[in-house]
Amino acid sequence: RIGPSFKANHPLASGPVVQPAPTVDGFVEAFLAELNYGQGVLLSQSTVNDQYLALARTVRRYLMADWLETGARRRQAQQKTVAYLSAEYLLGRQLGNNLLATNLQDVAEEAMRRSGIDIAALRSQEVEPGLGNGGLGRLAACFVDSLATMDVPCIGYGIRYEYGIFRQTFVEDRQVELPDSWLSLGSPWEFPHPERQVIVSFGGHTETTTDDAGVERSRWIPDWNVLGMPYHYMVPGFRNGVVNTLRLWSARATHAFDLQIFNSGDYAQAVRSQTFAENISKVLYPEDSTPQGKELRLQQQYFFVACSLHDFIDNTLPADYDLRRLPERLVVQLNDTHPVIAIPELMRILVDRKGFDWDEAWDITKRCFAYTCHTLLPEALEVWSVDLLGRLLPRHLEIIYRINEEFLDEVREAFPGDEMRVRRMSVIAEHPERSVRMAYLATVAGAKVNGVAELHSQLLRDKVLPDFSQLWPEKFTNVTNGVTPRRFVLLANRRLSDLVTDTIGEGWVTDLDRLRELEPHAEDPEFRAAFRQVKADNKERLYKLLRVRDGLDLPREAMLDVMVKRLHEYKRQTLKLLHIVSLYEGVVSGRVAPEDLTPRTVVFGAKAAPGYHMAKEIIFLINAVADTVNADPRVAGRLSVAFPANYNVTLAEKLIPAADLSEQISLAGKEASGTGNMKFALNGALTIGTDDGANVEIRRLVGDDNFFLFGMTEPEVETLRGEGYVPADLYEQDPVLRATIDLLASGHFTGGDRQVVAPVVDNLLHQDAFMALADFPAYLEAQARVDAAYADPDTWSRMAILNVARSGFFSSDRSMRDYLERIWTAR
Ligand code: NTF
Repeated sequence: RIGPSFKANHPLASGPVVQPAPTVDGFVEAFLAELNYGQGVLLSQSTVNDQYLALARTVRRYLMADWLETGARRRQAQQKTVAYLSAEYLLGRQLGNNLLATNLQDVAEEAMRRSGIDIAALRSQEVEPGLGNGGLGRLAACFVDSLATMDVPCIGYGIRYEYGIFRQTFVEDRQVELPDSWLSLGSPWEFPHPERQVIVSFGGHTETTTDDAGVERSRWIPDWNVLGMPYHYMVPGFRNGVVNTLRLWSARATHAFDLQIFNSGDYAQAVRSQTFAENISKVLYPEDSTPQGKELRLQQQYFFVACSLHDFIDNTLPADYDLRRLPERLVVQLNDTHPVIAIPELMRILVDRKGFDWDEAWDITKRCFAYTCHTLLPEALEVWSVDLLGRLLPRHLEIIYRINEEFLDEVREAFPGDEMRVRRMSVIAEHPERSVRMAYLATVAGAKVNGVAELHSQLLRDKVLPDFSQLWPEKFTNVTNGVTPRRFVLLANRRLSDLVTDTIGEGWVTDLDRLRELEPHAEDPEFRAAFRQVKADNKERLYKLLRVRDGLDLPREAMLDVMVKRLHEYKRQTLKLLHIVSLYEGVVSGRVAPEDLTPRTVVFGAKAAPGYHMAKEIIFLINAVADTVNADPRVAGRLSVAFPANYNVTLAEKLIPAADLSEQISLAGKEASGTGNMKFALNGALTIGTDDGANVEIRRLVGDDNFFLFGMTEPEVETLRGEGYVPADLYEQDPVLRATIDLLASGHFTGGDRQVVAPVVDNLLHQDAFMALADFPAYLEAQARVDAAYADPDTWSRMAILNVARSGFFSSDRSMRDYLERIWTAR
């Protein structure tokens, strides 16, 4: 039995929910109850993990009434709901965020103290759910936070990977990946709902039948099924009584189906499909920006999309809902191409299951979807081979073909005789193999298509989808990314938050533009001193952590120069490395006196996709340079390099508030937006950056004087490429660059081994696809400007304060307002 077992109108049926008192006594009591009844231990016998789990469940209790109330209110109101479909959610730790949302930090801390427990130890016990690779997954987490804070009905749909992004370690300076078993010590933040399981089918073939009305219809006869089991997570708004839901799907085997195959005698096949099933949500693909066309990945995508649409249409809408009005109740936001298979899935549901005719179904579908593109790299645009797609989802392939046929008719009508255009725009590519271009499918079906920063949206229109923007100019729009100030300022930087709140009040947390009110205080020497003290305290906190976490001993006074993001050639960690080597080379060659170097500590954080060979070579080289530089007395106290392993959200929350300088140095035209850049600016780091992604908007807002711009613009990059780029010529012509590369190539950093540095060095000299050498002189010059500004603490802190004051635009609350205005209600 899975239905209700008592009368819905019983006086106890609709609450109120029994909630512990929001006092220290109330908290202690609830905590001990969780420890005793939830964990089954006495306080005196409990481990740190018992205590952490009990604490988490205690905090949950304070959110529960609001969660249930929000759900009931949403069911009542029948408002339009955003179904945010994302294959990744890089959530970060939940405990701190949820204590913040409930305003219980102080109560909880005191309650733990009274129980003889240091809450800090419990905080460190939490393993963050790393269900994403980088910016794209973290953006999804920021968006659901903002939607809850703004009380917008939203269900975040995704995959509950059993293993998230791998844990990175270094062995002899090389990246080694370890499995991220984030669930192994218990997961107190999730609620499994087996009664809401969904069946998802795969494989098989289609048949054509004629229905009662004499209409030909296609029928899908799949050959294997899996179950999708939803796990619900609370997404609390910021102290507003709202708790939205994140619904992540986990794959299970369907025993009934296995038995069927088993009975037919094919035991091996029965076992295979069982293993198959559980594999689907086993592990997050660790490729950031470079998807591999792997079958399991397509299974993952279809799995969560099918579960989610089924869940919304069959379990969330009222049973008698008129699906012709679906666009009034549902908007599906596609977070990149990963969930684009939802488009033919909705068509299949409407046509095959609900009996709509094609045109009506297509009209409904087109009004439900919107697509966000997050890249400009051609290799990041997903394509699925027709062969694979047809094998796994034969009915969906048929639907895609028909969508494409009708779309191409439309193109022919708009551009008669232009068959080249028709071929260019086809959702089906013919070369190098027949495949489905998911970005094109999303653009054809989506009511709106957006990029994630102004420059990116422009390039998306002009370079990635030019034919489409010509055909449907009004479809294209921009929504610049944002980050949640709750996690990345209030939670991560309590000291800065206190200073800001003492100065302008607390309204900024949900109205980040109010940071503007800090501007006049940039001229106040006392405020600047307080601001510097915040940085110094944050650095102290970071260095203490890095000593324990990584055994690093870093000088306290130096400028903290930070480059954290996925390791990718286009992001140009090598350019940063060349800068470090050039500073070091200056001193060891005697060109520069050590005391003329501005003391700097450079911190890297970066994971490389396990199969991305060059990225791993770059990691090795950074580590090798770090070892050598840190051990050389000639630069002691002047230059240090740290590369703590396993950069993740938890580490970001400690690193970003401590940073002085933020490195955003991608080749212009490659970084769609960047969101780390926003987090640094909001925490009072200055940016050294190219004219790329959201850097453009950051610079415009904070002002040229408060931003260190360098490097080619996107058109200049194009021109240089057109002229023929020869990096070796630059090496020949520029003595500083030559000395820098020569030192790297000499084996100085690798115990004399020239062989191991060759992959990176040769690549720079002979390919340098991302033109690090071309921007090197400009980068050094900009870094010299950084040094000059840093030499005067008042100049620097004035600039840093203005960065904070003028970055309110980068709140994800603003991004959500833009989505609401330009996409979710604009139809
Ligand atoms: C990333 N895209 C971009 O590379 C970042 O610039 C951007 O800030 C984030 O998305 C969020 O929009 C991807 O990870 C992917 F997968 F699209 F390539």
